[in-house]
Amino acid sequence: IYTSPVPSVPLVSTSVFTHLFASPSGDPNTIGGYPGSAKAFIDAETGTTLTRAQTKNLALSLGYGLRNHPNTGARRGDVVLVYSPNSLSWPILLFGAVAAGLRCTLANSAYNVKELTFQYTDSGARLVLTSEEGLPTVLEVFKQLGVSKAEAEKRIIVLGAGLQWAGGLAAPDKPETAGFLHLHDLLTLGALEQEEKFEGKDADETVYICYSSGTTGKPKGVETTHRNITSVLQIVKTTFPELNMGVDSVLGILPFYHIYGAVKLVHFPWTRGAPVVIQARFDPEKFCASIERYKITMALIVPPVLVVLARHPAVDKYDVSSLASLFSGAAPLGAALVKQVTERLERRRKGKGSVAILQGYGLTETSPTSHLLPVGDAMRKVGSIGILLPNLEARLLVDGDGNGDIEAKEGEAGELWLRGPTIMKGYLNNPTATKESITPDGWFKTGDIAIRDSEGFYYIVDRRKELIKYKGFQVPPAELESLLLTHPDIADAAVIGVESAKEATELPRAYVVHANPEKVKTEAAKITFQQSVRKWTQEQVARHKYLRGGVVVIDSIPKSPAGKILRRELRERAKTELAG
Ligand code: 4UV
Repeated sequence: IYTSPVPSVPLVSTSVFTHLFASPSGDPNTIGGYPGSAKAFIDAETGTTLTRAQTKNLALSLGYGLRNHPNTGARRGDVVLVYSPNSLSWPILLFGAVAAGLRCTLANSAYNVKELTFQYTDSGARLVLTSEEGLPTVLEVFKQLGVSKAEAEKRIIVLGAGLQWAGGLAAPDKPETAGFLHLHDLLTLGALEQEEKFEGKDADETVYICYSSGTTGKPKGVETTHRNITSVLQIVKTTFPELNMGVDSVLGILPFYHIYGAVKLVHFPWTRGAPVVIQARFDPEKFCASIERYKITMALIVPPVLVVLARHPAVDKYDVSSLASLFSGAAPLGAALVKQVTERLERRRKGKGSVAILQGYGLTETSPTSHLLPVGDAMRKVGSIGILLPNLEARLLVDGDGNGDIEAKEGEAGELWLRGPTIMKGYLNNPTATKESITPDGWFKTGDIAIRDSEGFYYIVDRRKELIKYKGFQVPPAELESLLLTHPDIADAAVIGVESAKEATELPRAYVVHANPEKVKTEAAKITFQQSVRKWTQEQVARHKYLRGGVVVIDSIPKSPAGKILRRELRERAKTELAG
């Protein structure tokens, strides 16, 4: 059993809200040790700013509104679903819901009606907080579930885009959102005197429910507790003083509905007093423009962003010299790419030294961070996810036996297992899946294959689980496979990920068996069919699940005697096909 080279840090048992907003000095203008007037969140487009005190007060107001508005009347433990791209509303709605003692489930803002319906019903959500652009999809979800218009109006809260109400103004009445509650309506009723408390063992109650497919199957609700979040915040804050965010400003482009964005952008910078500049999605031009405008010193990214930074002309067009560190995670990062971007940005730094390109690793199930690369090791250990964080234990189990009782030797690859206070409570309403992923003595099986070097640095070298990652987003093959099986001309299907070095990501690729092989005898017929399957899929899934890696007609799907898809065989086959 491996432990961290860093000594364990003391942990607290409180709600996430109490942890973030505590004022040890007793001065109401000081929040978490930082002045309440300090900037906390900034909208990149408009420059609208929330101070720390405003964020806290608005959250307590929203908490009051959620509990006391006659339409909502939420109670401790109720689930609210958030369906919105990044915006200034996010910190208020997350902290407000937490102050009211609610649980939040975060949905991908690109989800279509079917995908959103699944998460809404599976999570048992009572209320939906949606962006204006998401409203038609939410209404369609309710319609298909047979919820009346009058009832839907009670369950929906529309988030305005520009946060006009931060300045005391009501959101403008738009015909398309008229009749629905707006965030503003819930902010003007009063304010909670204090937040809902989660002390002691109550800290093990769930606060966030993000979705992950885990090692196999369809997406499952991950029950992240107050203790999980307060632990990860305290561990990272205490262990990495060199991530000196007190003087940093952070660019927030990662989606807040993914655990990586939610924790590392909405929660973590707060604990360091660092302002976060919020941008709805990654765009090379806007990314560089924001670095110049807000003198950004740190940005959290996924590997495909580095591909853009290595080549895009916007990097030369704007003054990006303030950028001191880039933090990559959620998918494998190649050393060559790191070197390329480091060199390019070093030239743009005008003698201010090089940019540290760091890596972190984690999973939705580990709240999420378990490994980080210290700044001082950025160049020495390129490609490493870093060291194990304190308060966590790790094991590496040799792949293959399924019992997981053969430990890997030093330098040998094995499946990474983790144990500690940041491991999720379990999968929501799914004790079977929870049991399969967490052993009785608390070890969580990541499904990733890792190597640990003699100095305690870890490298992710492969993935044992079937999960595909497109630009950091989860693409569960089981979901695409069961969709493909509903196609009238498809008899069997398997989906795997193939590497795109050009885009630094995996791409989902489908192998399909035609129900009537006679119809795809010729090359031309095959191509037409493959294209039609690709198009058909696009009409039914969110963008990140498109079959960008192609569709291939095959005689039969390779399977084990037990009927399990032999994905490794398909991956080998794809390598040959794509090399040819
Ligand atoms: O559940 P999930 O979608 O969660 C994430 C979380 C990512 C991070 C990354 C860095 C952080 O500092 C942090 O706090 C959170 O992506 O997907 C989990 C799977 O993504 C792959 C791996 O297969 C996980 O099981 N993955 C995540 N980070 C890395 C990675 C990485 N650095 N290198 C390779 N694979």
